[in-house]
Amino acid sequence: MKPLIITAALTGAETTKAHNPALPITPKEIAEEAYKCYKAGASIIHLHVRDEQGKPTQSVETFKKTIDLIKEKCDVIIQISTGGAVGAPIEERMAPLALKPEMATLTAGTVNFGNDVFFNSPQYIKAFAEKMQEYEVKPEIEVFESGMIDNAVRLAKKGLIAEPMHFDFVLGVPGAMVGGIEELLYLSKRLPEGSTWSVAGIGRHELTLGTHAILMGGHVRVGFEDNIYFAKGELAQSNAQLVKRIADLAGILGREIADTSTARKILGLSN
Ligand code: KMH
Ligand code: ZN
Repeated sequence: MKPLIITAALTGAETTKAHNPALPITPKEIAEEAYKCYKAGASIIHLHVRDEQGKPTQSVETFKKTIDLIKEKCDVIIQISTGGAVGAPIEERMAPLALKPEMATLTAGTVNFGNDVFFNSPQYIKAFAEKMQEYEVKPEIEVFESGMIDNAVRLAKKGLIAEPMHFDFVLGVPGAMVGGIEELLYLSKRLPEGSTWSVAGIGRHELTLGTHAILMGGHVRVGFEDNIYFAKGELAQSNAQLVKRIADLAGILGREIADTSTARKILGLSN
């Protein structure tokens, strides 16, 4: 099995300090937490940023400031969110791609998202894929439902997404595919040959699905975007605590952790 890539999804768009006071919000807080996650074993930072009021923003300036602060501290793969917050206009979602991060998310379909709809029409998906090609950004295909794999494969066949593709299964979002082991097995078996994948289990599914991914040869995403608890009723102290737990589990289960340069090789990133 290849070494394990751990992604830290530090902030997200929906979590607030009222949910977990340790949520990093400012560029400085995000950079400090990214560094702690890197030290704990993360090689990818899935990045959302917030404005001065703590609201989600796709401001290029705020992304740039945050990325610069992270890069001052450590060499980690930056994966910008193009999902942003539900309802954000496509132009805003796309804007930070101009910073040419190594990776960005590309959600391959529309999905119910709690009481909202996370809108990703065929036109949107194609536009994101084209922009990522233009800026040479590797997409992480976000899969909330199994048909999203087919949407990505269709674009790959048209040459709009390079293969091998990297997928992230986001499982357990209310309104989308549930966070069960059968779902993870099913999705991982449906990927085109040579693809890589990670899983982001929402809430309590983070630990169970992450553990299975370690054993299955997949990769794992953890962090306050997906889950704010360390155990039932016990808030996590930090994102780094969640990263460390996955790294510790990987050690117990005999799976090596990928450092940043190994993660780049596994994902086919150039530098
Ligand atoms: N905030 C969600 C609506 C992504 O980062 O690309 C979308 C999201 C996915 O977080
Ligand atoms: Zn996200």
